[in-house]
Amino acid sequence: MDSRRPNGPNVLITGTPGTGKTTLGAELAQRTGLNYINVGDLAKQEELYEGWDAQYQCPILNEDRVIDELEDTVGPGGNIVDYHGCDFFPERWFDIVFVLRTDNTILYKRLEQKGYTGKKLEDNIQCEIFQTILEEAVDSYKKDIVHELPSNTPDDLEANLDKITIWIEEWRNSH
Ligand code: DAT
Repeated sequence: MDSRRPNGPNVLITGTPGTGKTTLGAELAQRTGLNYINVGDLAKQEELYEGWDAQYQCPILNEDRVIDELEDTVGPGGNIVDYHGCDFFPERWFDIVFVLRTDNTILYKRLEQKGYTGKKLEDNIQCEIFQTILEEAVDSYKKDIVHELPSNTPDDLEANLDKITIWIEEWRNSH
């Protein structure tokens, strides 16, 4: 057992909204027994905000409070963390980082279905086109722990579940 991570590895799943982080993360937690943390939902529940973004008409995340709130849970390992950003988490938290990627036309439909319109919809599509979250991940973590995963189809979802489940099993066997 890894004394630093008695509960297992910490996995970060990131990507533009709509790429499938929640779908993948929640199912992965079911399959592996790891603890699933949706940072957006946690922020809403605990009101971890600092003001209001007038442009996007949404509350602004208080990143320091998110870190304080999660430190005791994430420290000992065994978590799958889901968020559409990744540069404010402590680098030491994660053993592996997956960045989900979705083709524009597919992402556009998914975000429309979620009720996104106008500037919010366009900005999220731009975010995916410019690989913003992938670059953020590569800039924030060691390159060899960052992996890009296609997330367009149910087959992609299955392949990603298999791949990450195997990685977690191998981690458990070698620590
Ligand atoms: P996120 O948590 O990244 O915002 P989500 O998990 O809520 O995304 O997924 C957005 C929508 O896309 C939802 O209706 C489920 C669907 N979806 C997710 N992954 C998919 C995949 N690999 N193939 C087809 N649909 C997928």
